[in-house]
Amino acid sequence: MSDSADKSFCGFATIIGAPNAGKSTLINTMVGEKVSIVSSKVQTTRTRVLGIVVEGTSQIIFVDTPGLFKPGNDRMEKAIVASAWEGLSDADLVLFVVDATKGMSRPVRTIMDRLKNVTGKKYILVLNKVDETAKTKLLEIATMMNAAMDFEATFMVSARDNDGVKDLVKYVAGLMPQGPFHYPEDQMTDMPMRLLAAEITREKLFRAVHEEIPYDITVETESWEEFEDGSIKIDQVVFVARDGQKKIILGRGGEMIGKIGTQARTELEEIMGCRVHLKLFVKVRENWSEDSDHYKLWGLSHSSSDTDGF
Ligand SMILES: Nc1nc2c(ncn2[C@@H]2O[C@H](COP(=O)(O)OP(=O)(O)OP(=O)(O)O)[C@@H](O)[C@H]2O)c(=O)[nH]1
Ligand SMILES: [Mg+2]
Repeated sequence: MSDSADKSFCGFATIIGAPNAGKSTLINTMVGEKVSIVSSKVQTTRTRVLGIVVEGTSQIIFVDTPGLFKPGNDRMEKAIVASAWEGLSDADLVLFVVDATKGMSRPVRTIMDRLKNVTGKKYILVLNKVDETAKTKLLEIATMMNAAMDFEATFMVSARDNDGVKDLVKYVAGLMPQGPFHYPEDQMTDMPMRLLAAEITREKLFRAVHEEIPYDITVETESWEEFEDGSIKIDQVVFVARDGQKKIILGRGGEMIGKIGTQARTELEEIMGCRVHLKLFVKVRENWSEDSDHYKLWGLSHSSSDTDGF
């Protein structure tokens, strides 16, 4: 082993919590770049997303997971929740993110109950959204949660405002096991660009369409062409389950899809630092959630219907 590997530290810190707690916002703030999409809707994150941070001599591989909730009968929901619990198995450390404005809510208590069966993990409590929570309430939640579970430490942060997040990253870095870095120093995620590009469009869709919008819409990058002038042409398909959903997403005279496309294109241009031509198509695909190809694409297990999540 080389000299530098002797003095380096590297490990996995998995981020778990109820839907909408701010897990993806937190991973993006810690990484300093968007690696995971964020929206005010629950179940925004569908699979495990890595955000890699180098802090001093430590490389921390943060793992963002879908929100833990009690899934219904839907296969997609079950696969999402199973994927979140799987994220725990490799964890050297677990960050339990709680939306402090909601306190020790039912989903939080259910997760704590379930964690009792997971042995040998170290946990950090992260109370998020302090910007919207009264101090007395924060202290109350911290006290109750620490009484109910064994945490290495409690941090109170605003992932959105980058308040308290740096201290959290430093603390996590100090708990990483000794070992060589798993990823090159400048790598921030393991997500391929085609997939990230599709995720960005999905984020804009989630944010733009407030009516009856299907959590089960998916976006796929169908083609990706790079030109000599440095620009990129991307074709994506938005798959919906019903014709009515297609109408909502297209909007009157295509106004809605045009707006979504512009927002996604602007962000992609920022990330990639070049001109992007983005073309979006909307297609109706019935019963897509039974289609196993999607599960493969997302690294979700199609056969997880026998896992009951909680
Ligand atoms: N006020 C406030 N809002 C926040 C903060 N962090 C996240 N949010 C908001 O909370 C909502 C959910 O954020 P996400 O990061 O998507 O939450 P998540 O836990 O990843 O959600 P799922 O992937 O659906 O489980 C978004 O509207 C965020 O803007 C924060 O520190 N303060
Ligand atoms: Mg998320």
